[in-house]
Amino acid sequence: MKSSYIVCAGVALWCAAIVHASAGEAVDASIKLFQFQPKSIEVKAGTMIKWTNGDDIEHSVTAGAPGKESGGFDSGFFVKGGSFEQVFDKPGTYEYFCKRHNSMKGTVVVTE
Ligand SMILES: [Cu+2]
Repeated sequence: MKSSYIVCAGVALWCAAIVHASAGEAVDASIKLFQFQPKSIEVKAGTMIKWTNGDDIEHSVTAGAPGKESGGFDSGFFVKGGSFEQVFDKPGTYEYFCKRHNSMKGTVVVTE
């Protein structure tokens, strides 16, 4: 079963979309307007996440933080309509960013 919902906390209008998926499932994510959407994704171990670029400019999905690549995964730059898939097998928190736009950051949380 796959479901997504929006969690909003407090009056600060802080919202984070969280996607839940079972092991072996795939989750779609996107890149739009220079943002990873959803910005934070929580999945079970064994889930594949597929990012599709909806911008007219190249982006990357690269593990780590600007200037501190972790080496876990790196899509390279891909164009509009292109996509990148990554399977997350190990529980943990994975930060990622775009190598061309350092303000673009996202997080994948993998649970058992
Ligand atoms: Cu980018």
